[in-house]
Amino acid sequence: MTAQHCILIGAPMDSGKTRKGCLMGPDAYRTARLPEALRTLGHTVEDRGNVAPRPFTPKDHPKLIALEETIAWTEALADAAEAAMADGTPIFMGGDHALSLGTVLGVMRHAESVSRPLFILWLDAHTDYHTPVTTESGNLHGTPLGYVTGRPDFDGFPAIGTPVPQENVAIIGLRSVDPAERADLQETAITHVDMREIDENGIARPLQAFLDRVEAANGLLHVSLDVDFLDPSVAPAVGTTVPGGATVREGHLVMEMLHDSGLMTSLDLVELNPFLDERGRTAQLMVDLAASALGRRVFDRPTRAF
Ligand code: B3U
Ligand code: MN
Ligand code: MN
Repeated sequence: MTAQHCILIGAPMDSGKTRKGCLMGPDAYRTARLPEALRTLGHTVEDRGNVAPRPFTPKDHPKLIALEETIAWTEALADAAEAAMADGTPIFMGGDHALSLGTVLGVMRHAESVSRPLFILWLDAHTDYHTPVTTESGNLHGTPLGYVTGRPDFDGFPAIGTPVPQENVAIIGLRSVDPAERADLQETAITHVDMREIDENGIARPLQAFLDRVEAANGLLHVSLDVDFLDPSVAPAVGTTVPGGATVREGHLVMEMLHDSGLMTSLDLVELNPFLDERGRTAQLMVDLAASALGRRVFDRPTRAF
């Protein structure tokens, strides 16, 4: 296993929706010993502390929640992400999923500077493909994939340059999609894998097909892991629980396959709300999943020939 330089970046961002608590996420990951778990695997770990948003002036908006604050976070996180990409493998400890507006933007800038295509794996119950105009809830954590793929109406947000091509995006774990998002997404080349497909074919097949495409293109791979990808019975610490999610075993399999591929170049851990957790079990599971993505194994493959 190749040792990596893991750069932990706290993003205590809570402006992507109304329910508060994700701001405690970064410290929950530290408390659950994420740095130690990565060091045990042979990696070097640098904790760069928590990012803060740029200064902003909040305004009232008829629909959108905390627009100015979210833009301020986007600018700060994009800079932190771009800088970290040049130095190692950033792991962004959220924070709600609106943080990916910034982290992916920073990763996009880096990908452009090294002239490599960027791919995105979105592990989530939701598509997060809204725009500030199509969102029904006004929660901007439902918009990052719309932003980075170049959908319109992100007024006030940093310009994204060249959007991430739809063909380079895969969303796995879907089971809660708004009607407008569904209609819009079906028009696209974005790979979208719902729970039925996972039940019928397993999670490994669509994931491996996507990873093969990343490898063939010599791409960078940004992985965004939303707590609600997992079933709420094993990961209760999230504001938007949706029953019927990925099992612990499916979660680990995805992470182990990511490690085996050697392709993952950045990782978001998002939507953990420690206020809703049960004795830290969701934080611990997320740390264990991150460890699997960075090489933790029960045994090396194959355990035996049979
Ligand atoms: N699509 C809905 C629900 C949602 C998206 N992301 C989360 N929930 N976590 C919305 O509000 O945009
Ligand atoms: Mn999400
Ligand atoms: Mn979600």
